[in-house]
Amino acid sequence: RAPSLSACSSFDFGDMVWFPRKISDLDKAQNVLMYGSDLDADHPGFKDPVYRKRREQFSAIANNFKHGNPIPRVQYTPEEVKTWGTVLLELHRLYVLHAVPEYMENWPELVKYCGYREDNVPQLQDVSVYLKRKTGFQLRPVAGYLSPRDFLSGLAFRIFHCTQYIRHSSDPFYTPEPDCCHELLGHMPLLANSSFAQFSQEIGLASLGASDADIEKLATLYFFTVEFGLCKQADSSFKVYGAGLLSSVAELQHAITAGPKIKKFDPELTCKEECIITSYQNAYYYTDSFEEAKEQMRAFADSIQRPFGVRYNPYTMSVEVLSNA
Ligand code: HBI
Ligand code: FE
Repeated sequence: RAPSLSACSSFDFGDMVWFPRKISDLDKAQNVLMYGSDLDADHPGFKDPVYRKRREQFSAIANNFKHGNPIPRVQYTPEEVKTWGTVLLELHRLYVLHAVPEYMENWPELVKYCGYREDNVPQLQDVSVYLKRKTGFQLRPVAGYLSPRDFLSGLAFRIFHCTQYIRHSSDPFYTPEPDCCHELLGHMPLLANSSFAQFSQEIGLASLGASDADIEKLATLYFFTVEFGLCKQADSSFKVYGAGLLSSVAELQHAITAGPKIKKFDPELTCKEECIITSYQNAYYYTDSFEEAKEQMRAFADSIQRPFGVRYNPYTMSVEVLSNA
């Protein structure tokens, strides 16, 4: 049942763990680990019935979504728009000073084509159409934090899973989970960069059918590059490309002044670091360039042992599985 382009070996493809083979298979890879519409007691919106009701609407959009559908547009409330505007204004001030040039490059197009403005929360559908034309990436709405395996497998098909709800208004500068401020401000500008898009897809392809231990390593490397990575500039200062930093006023300022906590990225060592979700990281990792991060990550991904290879076919948007023997 698995198409193999070379002669089949002793490896039995039937032993392979399930993974999406075609882009519509992503409809079956949607394990949301937290929170969806089920908030924890320490979530800022836990005691707010209006917020919880609202989260159910966003969960319904994500749970009903099938590949190929347009992403439903959301009419954000004045309170939600205000939160977005507050975050955008404060972060944009920091981007000008601390974001890598590759990030800043696409900002004018996001303003022009996707409505990145203080008084408007961009619609995922508009961003998805823009990215598709620019780098082939598309968005898929998701109800919360997706399992690392499902999240990474989306990247293999140039699909980025994107939350559509916004953090609670009580603290615009804190969220214990990804929200649309994190996705739209942190991730989207770099997904419009073609070499970053390719880098993201390669991590995704490396994850398909990988062991749990290898998924954990890939997710950790993703975390310390795509989410928290820094780049050393010609003048020895650090600039930021990690989306987790680019969507957090406090941690962005913390990271660039973190001194000895900033270490050289080395996949073999970095993959053992602990990922901290609700507080600052113990360490941040830098490379001398964005390209260098990509090459090191690529070499590490190539070193992962799988008894089969995968090849993406962009014409059919499907993955071909190849015997490695
Ligand atoms: N889920 N919704 C969502 N957004 C992310 O940015 C995200 C995720 N799940 C996993 C993840 N990011 C990564 O940090 C890695 O674990 C792959
Ligand atoms: Fe993220």
